[in-house]
Amino acid sequence: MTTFEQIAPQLEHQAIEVPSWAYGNSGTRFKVFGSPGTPRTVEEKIDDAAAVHRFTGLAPKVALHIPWDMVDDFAALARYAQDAGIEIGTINSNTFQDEDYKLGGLTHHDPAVRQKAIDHHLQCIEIMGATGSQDLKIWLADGSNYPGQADMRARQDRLADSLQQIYAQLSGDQRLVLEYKIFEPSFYHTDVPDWGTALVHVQALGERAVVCLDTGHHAPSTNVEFIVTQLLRVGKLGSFDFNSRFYADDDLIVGSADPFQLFRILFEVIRGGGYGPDSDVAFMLDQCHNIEKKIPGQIRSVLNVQEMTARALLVDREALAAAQQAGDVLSAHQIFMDAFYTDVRADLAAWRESRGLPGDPMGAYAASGYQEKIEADRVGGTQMSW
Ligand code: RM4
Ligand code: MN
Repeated sequence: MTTFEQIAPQLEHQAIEVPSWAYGNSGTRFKVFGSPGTPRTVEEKIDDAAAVHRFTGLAPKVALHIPWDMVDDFAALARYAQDAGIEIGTINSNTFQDEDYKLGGLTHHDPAVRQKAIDHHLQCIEIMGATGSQDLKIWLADGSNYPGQADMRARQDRLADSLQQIYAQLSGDQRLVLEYKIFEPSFYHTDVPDWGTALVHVQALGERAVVCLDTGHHAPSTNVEFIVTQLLRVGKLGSFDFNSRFYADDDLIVGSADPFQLFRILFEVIRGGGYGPDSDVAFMLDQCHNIEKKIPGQIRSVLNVQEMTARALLVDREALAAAQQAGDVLSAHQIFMDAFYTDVRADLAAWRESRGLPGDPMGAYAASGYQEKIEADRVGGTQMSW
């Protein structure tokens, strides 16, 4: 049996990037509910992200979405984040909210619209230079609703060309991270619907192009951990967008819908070398908190990832390999499940306290007065992520 003491040192390596859009107002197609304490500025979103890090020690970076998080001076914003105790992480592009992008962006048949989408990414790369961000994350809403509407093949060719132009502008160790999603907003075809398509494109680009796996972006019953295994195997897993889903892209709190799936994913991450100081797989959250309080929603989320990482680290891999080698199906399964069923909450609380963090970050946040303060101070906050 592997013990908590044995795995504890590895918990030090955990860093989970939080999305700025988790702190702004968000909703469904039906309604965006405003919530008291909504940030009025990008800086206030950074304050909230920094609060998550203060209470958990787990969230040293915040990802930005452009143009939602547009400011005049990104170098100043990066300094603001540093003063708050965190850093600016991934820059996410957005080609899904401008009128021009109705029929696509990087795949568009009109060269002028496609150029506009490419230029937007070049602007994102400039921002990365100012903020010191490493990753440019691209999720495309591109696709079509009706058979015959679009030339799917030509769109793939245009996409490859657009990505090539963007990739060529990256410098140093900056990466292009391509995210896939099965459907929505397009309902017939999507231009980057799956990991295979994403992989084909990033492989054509080169070494610094990798895939983002958003856990909510697959068909029901997809074996997501298998995708993790394969992408790690070929060195192309760049990052995760963690969240939970019951139906489609629900963006609920990671680990809330299917904790066992999160465990299986994290086991494959660890087994495949995707966790630890030598790995450059970025762990990110991509969530919205439509009805619950946002900051505690984020605290809960990073704690869920930490808890499941600890349990996945507890798998006795030597014993597991021996049972697999012996063809002992039930012993192998039991070794795996023993780790999943281990309750690590008390050990994690003690471990946090030993590092000067609150043992119960949810309770500590509730008692801190931060929520009451932002609800009183930020009257009229309208920062939106939609
Ligand atoms: C997309 C995708 C992207 C995220 C946007 C807001 O569905 O998951 O990662 O940036 O939503
Ligand atoms: Mn995502």
